[in-house]
Amino acid sequence: MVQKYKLVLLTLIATCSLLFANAQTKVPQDSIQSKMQWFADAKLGIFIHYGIYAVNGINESWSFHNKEISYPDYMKQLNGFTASNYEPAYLAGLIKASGARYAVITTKHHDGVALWPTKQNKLNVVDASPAKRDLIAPLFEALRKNNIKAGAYYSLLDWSHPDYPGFLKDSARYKVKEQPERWKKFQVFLNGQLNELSKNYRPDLYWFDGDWEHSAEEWNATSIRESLLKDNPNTIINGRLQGYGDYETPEQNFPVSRPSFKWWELCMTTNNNWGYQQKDTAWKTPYEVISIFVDAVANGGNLLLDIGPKADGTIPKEQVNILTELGKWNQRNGDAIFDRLGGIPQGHFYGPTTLSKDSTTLYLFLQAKTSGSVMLKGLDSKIKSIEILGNGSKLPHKIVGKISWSTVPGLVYINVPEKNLDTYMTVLKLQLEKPIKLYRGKGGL
Ligand code: FHN
Repeated sequence: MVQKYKLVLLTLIATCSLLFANAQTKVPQDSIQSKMQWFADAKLGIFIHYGIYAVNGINESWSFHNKEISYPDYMKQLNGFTASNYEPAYLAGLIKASGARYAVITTKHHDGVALWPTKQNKLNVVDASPAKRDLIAPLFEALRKNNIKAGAYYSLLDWSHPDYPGFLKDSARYKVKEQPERWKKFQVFLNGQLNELSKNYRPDLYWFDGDWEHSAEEWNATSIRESLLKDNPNTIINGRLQGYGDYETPEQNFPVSRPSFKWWELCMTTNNNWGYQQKDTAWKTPYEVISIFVDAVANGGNLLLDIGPKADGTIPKEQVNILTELGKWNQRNGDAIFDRLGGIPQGHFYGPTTLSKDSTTLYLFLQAKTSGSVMLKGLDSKIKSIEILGNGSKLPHKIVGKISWSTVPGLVYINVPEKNLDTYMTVLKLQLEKPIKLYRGKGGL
């Protein structure tokens, strides 16, 4: 039985890595290095899943896809989508307070309901819901006023559009190869909407989704990429354009070994659902969110943390608390996070680490309420100073076991007083005399 389980697990891992590997194979990384720099330095983004699915508090789009609700009943939620309390200035301020440097809002999910006044059809919150206003423009404006990059999530697939092959309103589905003219009609619609987003909102980042239903050739992914870059050469594109994206987007599943992609971003919910669902009270604690965020950054990635506004636009108080507490922690410890690099290889320290870009500063993140004598192995660099971020207290350290005739460095023990611990995760800042050198050997004689 165990053998069988192992085989299944290995197959799953192989498929996933193939999936990811395939997703990032076509854009030469050195060609996008400079425009990716802000993204690499940003570390934290806020994802916003806002849509009609918040009215009943059900799964976004998937609820009708999986027949948990009929398509007509799902679409009736349009009538309850008021956005009456949707306050872009407040939302941008909350995002700013979290420490995030970019935000990504669902401009259109798989259900095909656009949050802007698209001219391509009438299925949008301006023409078809009591909201009756563009929800994207004011948010992008408020984000940019706060010096936060504005990203557009856009579902390539559209389960409402009558010319989309996976159309779900009725059984009128088709295969692209059998009705190429019909697929072309959908592509005119798709490219028309992307053109509107590009020209009217000039997103700093496109977060495509739903690319899995068609190949790069069928999506004409290269021309989508070319036309967006033609309008804005500095915009960046996530890795869900069938291989023509700029970075990888692992979702909900936390990497254990460090992903091999140059740029990657873990997207994650604050409870178990992307959109607002009143019954979902499985909130992650601020500590859990901070430790996941630190883990992603220490592994060289970003975290895109999701919130799901209610139908009227109110942000659930639990998510306000998470973003606020995360922001306070970032205020105290952001020096170890923003503009930094992923940390040193595993084995030197029992926890996440990050480095300054010149690698003269090493940051150690202490799990839970670790205090007392903390150990660091294989540091072959002289330490100038050690302090706790957030309260600046200087810490003594002791080198143990350094043998005079051996080149192997001794162990560093740092004494961390319990009284100076952070509310959530304590961070030690080690200032080194020179760029870091590490001993990676298997020990002496
Ligand atoms: O199907 C969507 C899902 O509803 C949600 O939007 C997530 C967020 O990344 N993306 C897709 C699932 O991978």
